[in-house]
Amino acid sequence: ETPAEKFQRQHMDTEHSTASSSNYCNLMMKARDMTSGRCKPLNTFIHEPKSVVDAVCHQENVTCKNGRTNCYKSNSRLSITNCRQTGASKYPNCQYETSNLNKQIIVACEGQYVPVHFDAYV
Ligand code: UMF
Repeated sequence: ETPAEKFQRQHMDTEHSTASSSNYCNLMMKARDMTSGRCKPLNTFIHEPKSVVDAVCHQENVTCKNGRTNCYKSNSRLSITNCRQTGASKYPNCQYETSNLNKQIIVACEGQYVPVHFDAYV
């Protein structure tokens, strides 16, 4: 799996325009293999066409949380779902709170300007 493929697996859900139920994150975090070995504590899914998300790599250049300079902020708000592990969640029974949001996203891009990391939403 390349970094770009990993981004697609962890962060892209073009099939749905929004999370359809409060169970969305419980199902999707498992289906996208982020609950094996440990429960990934925080993960955001993006409900937009790949072309729209790839294009963010050509939008506003911003500094990433880790200090690198290869992050880019989307010009417009995108439909996203944030998944946050609940306090009661215990591996292997990973439990998440599902939040639908419309926010500008910040992603890191590499190589031929493809997203490889989800940094934040604002
Ligand atoms: N992360 C999100 O998915 N959304 C946020 O708003 C903030 C963080 O930074 C570590 C991981 O936290 C990221 O991993 C991202 F998945 C998640 O594999 P990544 O995208 O670099």
